[in-house]
Amino acid sequence: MSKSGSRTSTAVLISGSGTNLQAFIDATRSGELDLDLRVVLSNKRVAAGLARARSAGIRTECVEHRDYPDRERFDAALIAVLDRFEPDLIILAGFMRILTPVFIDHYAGRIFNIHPSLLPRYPGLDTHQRAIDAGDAWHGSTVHFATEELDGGPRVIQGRVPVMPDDTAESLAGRVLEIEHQIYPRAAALYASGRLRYRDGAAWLDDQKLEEPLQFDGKNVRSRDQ
Ligand code: NHR
Ligand code: GAR
Repeated sequence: MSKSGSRTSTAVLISGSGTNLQAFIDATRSGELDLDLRVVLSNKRVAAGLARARSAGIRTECVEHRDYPDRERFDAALIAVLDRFEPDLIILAGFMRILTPVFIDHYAGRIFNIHPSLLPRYPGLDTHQRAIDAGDAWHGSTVHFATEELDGGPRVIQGRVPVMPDDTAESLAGRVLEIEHQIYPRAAALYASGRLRYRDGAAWLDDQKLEEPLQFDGKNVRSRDQ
């Protein structure tokens, strides 16, 4: 239960396979996570994640960006569809369209993204290859509040994975996905319990500003200074 006593109504936005969506479905089913998954929206008509949603009995919607003349009108169409479901929380789960302030301001402080890198390293696309090319020993993923600054909003949780000598972008992406499936539902659980909020451009946990993201060690979530 959230603070108000009602479950956090949630919209999940996807563009593709939806394995992070599946992690939310599974965590909600098992009772680890108390979200009301109201709708899954894709900007692509062909997205395996839509079938995952249907199998779980979640409503699906599709708003194709190609049907709109510009980003602002695409975002306005997203809002028109999503608002019918009165979401408290918007979860970007492999959603591949950059959102304009039209969208960000409408759901201010209530949008999560998961980005496949240890932000602030490698915002944008092609993160796994960039980590390999840089010779990084560690890579991973970051859950953050989405703001107007692409992949620049306040960070909430990071999970790290090693980069192996023979890694390809694909093998590394698979290792990162496994950690994503663990950290993303945990971030949402903190939000659903009312402990995690966005305020004044920062993430707050238990009314304390999160200066550094929480770290997931493969088992538990901890503060970096603990
Ligand atoms: N929107 C805002 N305002 N802020 C963020 O932090 C966002 C966002 C929209 C999406 C996800 C992000 C990621 O985690 C995300 C975060 C798409 C692109 C991109 O360049 C970059 C980053 C992210 C998502 N998209 C191209 C575009 O023109 C299209 C690429 C494609 O279709 O393959 O929108 O990585
Ligand atoms: C995830 O690794 C996510 O971090 C990344 O795409 C994958 C989606 O997988 N997101 C982005 O690159 C956003 N631009 P999924 O569809 O199986 O959840």
